[in-house]
Amino acid sequence: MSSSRTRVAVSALLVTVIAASASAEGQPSKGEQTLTYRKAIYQTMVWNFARLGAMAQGKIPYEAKEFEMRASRVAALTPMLAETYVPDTRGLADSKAKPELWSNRADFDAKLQTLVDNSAKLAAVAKTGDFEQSKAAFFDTANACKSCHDKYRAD
Ligand code: ASC
Repeated sequence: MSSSRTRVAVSALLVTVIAASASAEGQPSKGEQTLTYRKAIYQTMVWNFARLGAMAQGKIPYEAKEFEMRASRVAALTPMLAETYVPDTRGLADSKAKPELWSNRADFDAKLQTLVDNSAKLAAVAKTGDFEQSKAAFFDTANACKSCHDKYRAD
């Protein structure tokens, strides 16, 4: 082997070793980083959605301004989810996404779009301060969550 070919081979080996040690040291892969981001979005949605649910169910008093603020947060977050459902997140140990999500992609995307649409409507209705309409729009949004969880989320 010529010395320049040896150098190329050694360089290639080093790249492999460095990449392997990075992953052995627990550097998250691109997919893992994306999953962490996805979960952060859901966590932020749930934090706000829980207060909306408590108001919609009469567990805490309805406060129109708070309802509007939290509904608009949820509506801002739902369109961010689509970007996180990329193939390198498929099959990750920390993911609750069922394999069916990836094989029924069009149906999953349609369900996600329903969530985006229903949460946009929730935010719009919340601005009117009408409790009955806000409540109905909340349950439409919660049903969009549920219809996707029933089919595509494990547990
Ligand atoms: C919530 C929440 C969900 C949905 C779902 C609706 O408050 O955290 O995931 O509503 O339970 O059925």
